[in-house]
Amino acid sequence: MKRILSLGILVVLTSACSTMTTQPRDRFAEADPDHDGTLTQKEVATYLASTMFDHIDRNHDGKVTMEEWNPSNNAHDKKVFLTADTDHDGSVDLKEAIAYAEKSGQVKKFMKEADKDHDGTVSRAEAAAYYGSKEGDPR
Ligand SMILES: [Ca+2]
Ligand SMILES: [Ca+2]
Ligand SMILES: [Ca+2]
Repeated sequence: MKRILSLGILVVLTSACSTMTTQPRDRFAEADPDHDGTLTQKEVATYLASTMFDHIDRNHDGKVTMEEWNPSNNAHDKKVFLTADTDHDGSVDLKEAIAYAEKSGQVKKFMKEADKDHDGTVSRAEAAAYYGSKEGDPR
């Protein structure tokens, strides 16, 4: 899950940099469904979880099973899966994934480090600056 979240963070961050290029897909806007120009922790978590689902939920039934989540049967991933499956029905749905992502250290860390003016949300400029500080010029 940690690996997946990292991937998600990267997607969010790439979205920030796409605003500075001519890429037609505006991922920041995709992560910001209410279009207020800022990302809340919930919006970041929702976007990460949705992105994760696109990658992992191979049969697109809206649920991720242990096999889809953890094909290599890794002990750490198994623990994460069991933690995320809060209703213990053997699969993680999008709601559970969002709740898990919202509590995850990755999302909290992103919010803490990217939210420079500490208003509790990450603006487009803050996301772009964060991406720049981590990865340098994307080109
Ligand atoms: Ca928003
Ligand atoms: Ca479940
Ligand atoms: Ca902010």
